[in-house]
Amino acid sequence: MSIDGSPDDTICAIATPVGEGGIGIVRISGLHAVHVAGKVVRLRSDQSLRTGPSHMLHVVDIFGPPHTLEHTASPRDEPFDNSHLIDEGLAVYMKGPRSYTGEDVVEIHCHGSGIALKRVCGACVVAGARLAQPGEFTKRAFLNGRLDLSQAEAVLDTIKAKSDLGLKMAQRQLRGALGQQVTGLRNSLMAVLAHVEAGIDFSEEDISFVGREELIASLQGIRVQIQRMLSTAETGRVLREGGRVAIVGKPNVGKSSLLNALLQENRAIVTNIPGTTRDLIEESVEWQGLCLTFVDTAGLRDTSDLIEQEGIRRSRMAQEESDLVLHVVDAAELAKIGDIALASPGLARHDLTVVNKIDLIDSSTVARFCEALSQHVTRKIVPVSARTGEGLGELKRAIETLFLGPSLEAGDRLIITNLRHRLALERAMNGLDQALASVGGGVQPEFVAVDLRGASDALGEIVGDITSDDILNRIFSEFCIGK
Ligand SMILES: Nc1nc2c(ncn2[C@@H]2O[C@H](COP(=O)(O)OP(=O)(O)OP(=O)(O)O)[C@@H](O)[C@H]2O)c(=O)[nH]1
Ligand SMILES: [Mg+2]
Repeated sequence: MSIDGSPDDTICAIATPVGEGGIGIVRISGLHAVHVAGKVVRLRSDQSLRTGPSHMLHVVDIFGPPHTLEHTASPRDEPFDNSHLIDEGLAVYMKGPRSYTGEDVVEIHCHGSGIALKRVCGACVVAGARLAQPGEFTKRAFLNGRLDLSQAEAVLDTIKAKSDLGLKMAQRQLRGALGQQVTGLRNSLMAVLAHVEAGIDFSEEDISFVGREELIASLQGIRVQIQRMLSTAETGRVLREGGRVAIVGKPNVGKSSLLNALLQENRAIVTNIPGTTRDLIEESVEWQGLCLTFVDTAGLRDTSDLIEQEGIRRSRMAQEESDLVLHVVDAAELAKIGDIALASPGLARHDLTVVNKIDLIDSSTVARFCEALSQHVTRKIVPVSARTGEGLGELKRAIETLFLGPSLEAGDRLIITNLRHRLALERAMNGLDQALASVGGGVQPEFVAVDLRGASDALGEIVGDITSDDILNRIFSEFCIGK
């Protein structure tokens, strides 16, 4: 068997994480998987893996070569001898194509000892398998049509999911939701392309009016759907990378108190001296699967204090680098309408005004102030008390809604979480826009066809219908060995 990574090789790898565990699994896939495993395991039932039922666990003894032989290059043909017992365990044969890779697969389960697992894997190599490259099992599953490329990527997202929500998104994609939608769009696009190529005549001299109008309508319909998918990409980015939330406002309005209240810990120093916070204070939390980093900042005011000046400079920088800015104002100060000047729109994508210290004034006054404030700012206003906790639940929900949209939990939304998919959708969109412009401008069908083909290819890249070795290698190299 070759060692150059040929797809015809039978491959093996430890599929469970390094370290001690209850059980560990060595996975073998390829034409000779049963042959290789047959040399390493002996079924207690005296059956053989090949003739026994597929997809069934068997109790086995696991044998290997003596240590010195472990890395010999020449494969052995007989089973390993009984004197070199490695462990006892279970083995399962999953006959292709009903297996993860679509090939014959055998899994050997032994105790989760690093040494035992290395010896079992080494025994498989001596028996004729090659060590798998990272992601090679999943790559084979893709190449054998068991998964489309977006599903293969969802396998990685599932393994790497850091939150319930991340896992949920990955599972939706793994079940093929994205692939189906993209393939549907691509099919519609190909149907239009077929018409164009068949020579719909929409030239200036001989306008086939219905043909052209219909063409535009179909393309617009596809465009709307791509646009809808792209509109979720920003949420997807936040799910992937997390969001940054800067807390800004005048000194002493309670920014650090708010940070502490949101984190439920005493992270930042709070005093009644204005100008307490000088540096940026960052802390991350996870809410409903959303990873948020809150940044408490120095209060904004004119000052001759050099340290405070630097703090204020950093505060402005933090504002610019954030996805959401919480503009905190002091409820008691709201009577002085001058505060509203501070509440001018920031550069962040999202803004919220937080009216803090509402415990200091009665609720009807709070309502009146908020009403007055709403005349001056368009963004949402949330009254809270960092001291008593009142309103913090509403603030939390407002933040979540800004990042995730209201219906994420409804479970029916498909979110574009992968940057590669987003870029491909953007390319498809550009192709469509160009095609639409050409159709509108009466350009010859040949040119329209080129743009449509470009758009269709971009969609094809998402599911892997159109792909290069480069893209595949980049995707699968991110996987761990054994997956
Ligand atoms: N009554 C009341 N007092 C609060 C509330 N939030 C903060 N304070 C008080 O307001 C004062 C200032 O709070 P900080 O959290 O340090 O304010 P800050 O905005 O971080 O101030 P600087 O760091 O100086 O810009 C402290 O004495 C807090 O105890 C609140 O909701 N209600
Ligand atoms: Mg502070």
